[in-house]
Amino acid sequence: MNHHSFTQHGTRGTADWQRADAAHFLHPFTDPKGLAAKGARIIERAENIYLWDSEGHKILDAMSGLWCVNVGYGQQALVDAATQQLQQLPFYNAFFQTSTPPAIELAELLAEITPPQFQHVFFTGSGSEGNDTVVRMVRRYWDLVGQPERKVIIGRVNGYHGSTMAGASLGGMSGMHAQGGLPIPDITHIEQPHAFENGTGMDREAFGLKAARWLEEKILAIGPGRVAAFIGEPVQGAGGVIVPPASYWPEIQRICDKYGILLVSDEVICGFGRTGHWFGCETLGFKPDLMTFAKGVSSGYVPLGGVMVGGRVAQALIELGGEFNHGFTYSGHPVACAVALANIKLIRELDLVGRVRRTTGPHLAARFAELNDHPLVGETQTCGMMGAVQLVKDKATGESFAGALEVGMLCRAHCFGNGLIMRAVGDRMIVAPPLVMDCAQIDEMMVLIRRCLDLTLVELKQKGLFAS
Ligand code: PXG
Repeated sequence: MNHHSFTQHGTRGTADWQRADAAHFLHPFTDPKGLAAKGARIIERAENIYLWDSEGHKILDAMSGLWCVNVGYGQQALVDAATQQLQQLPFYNAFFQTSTPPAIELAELLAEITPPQFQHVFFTGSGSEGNDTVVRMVRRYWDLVGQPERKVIIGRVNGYHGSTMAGASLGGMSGMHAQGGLPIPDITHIEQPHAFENGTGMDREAFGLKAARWLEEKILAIGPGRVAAFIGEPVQGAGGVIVPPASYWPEIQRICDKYGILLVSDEVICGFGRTGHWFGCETLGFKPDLMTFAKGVSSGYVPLGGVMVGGRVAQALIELGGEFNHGFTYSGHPVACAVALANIKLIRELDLVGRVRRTTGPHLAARFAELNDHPLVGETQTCGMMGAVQLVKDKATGESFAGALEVGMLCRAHCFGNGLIMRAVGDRMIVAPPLVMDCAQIDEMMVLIRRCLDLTLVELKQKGLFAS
């Protein structure tokens, strides 16, 4: 074996990896037959905002892995923190009246950087487990304060809250509900604040208020005394980077306050600087009772998630609660917490949150706005270091392509072919690059994005699918 090789797996080539992958590895959200026919792309190493595949191609990762590598790849401080903790104490649990220094220090630091109502954290291994924790904790809270009939949690159509039974139930993805008998009882949904789809022809801010009031209508239909909580992502991520009108979240807050309902912000994507503040609720202007986090807390270097627990709920759990029969082997995993500590300190050192708010976020916004001159583009949106491009068949009317065409997939194939990773969500092309991406790298990404849009347009015209 060549000891300079980046893998520790000898000299297996792409075809061999693909064969073994297809033979044994069932991938998340993937049609196994389709993947086996094509072969997986094998990613072997990464640095900063770039990946290299097993064919030696360099790829600009405009998705931060999966919305998580906020500090970019190859940060030695995180590697050192993991190595040091692995040597000193690779694991101990937090169940039986024990604790570990990294978990304690991370809890302390999270209390410092989150909004002031948050002084307590419950650790999990992922965002999905965080949202399962939210469901149990919210219902436990209402039991403890003597209103056990408050059980219903309201989420949103096209929201994403993970893949476990509770996470997929809170989310509003119909394809997920169709598999496995979901949603679980007492979870229901309202429409999303997606102006392009649900607010055609309306003033944007007026639409924001209208969309928020769907929550009030739902509460009244269920009966306010039965509603426990509302959960939403500040900006919907997996749903397509759907940035709500500025009027939306403050109105949601007002409605939750009016009926005494707990407000839960799922910060799994928006947290840790993505929107230009530490947390999305700060950018979008609301004050949640609970906050789910994962991904950016450790920049994805190791799995970690959790729930920030606000004063009202924390007080009930602590003062009235006794034992909360909930937790995971890896709640407060010392290596994960050590990496998260190093990650958060690095975000601070590099002032990534301030850079996104003042410099790179506005630059991304300006550069995305320029795409509006492209014949395929119906609208663009950004928030901090997240961006979306809506592809349309008719720019003048905003008419979409027929669903069967999957124009997003056509465009994504051009991205893959041109060294760019961009996500397609239906007809929306989205990016969420590492927060270390600088303005010159944004420009480099924009060259690739425009090239891929041009190539998609050429392909559509050749196939007679784009008239004008
Ligand atoms: N909440 C939100 C808002 C998420 O985006 C989860 C919870 C679940 O986290 P875990 O760690 O359990 O995966 C997520 C995850 C996509 C995509 O295709 C997005 C996620 C996961 C997988 C794919 O955009 N987000």
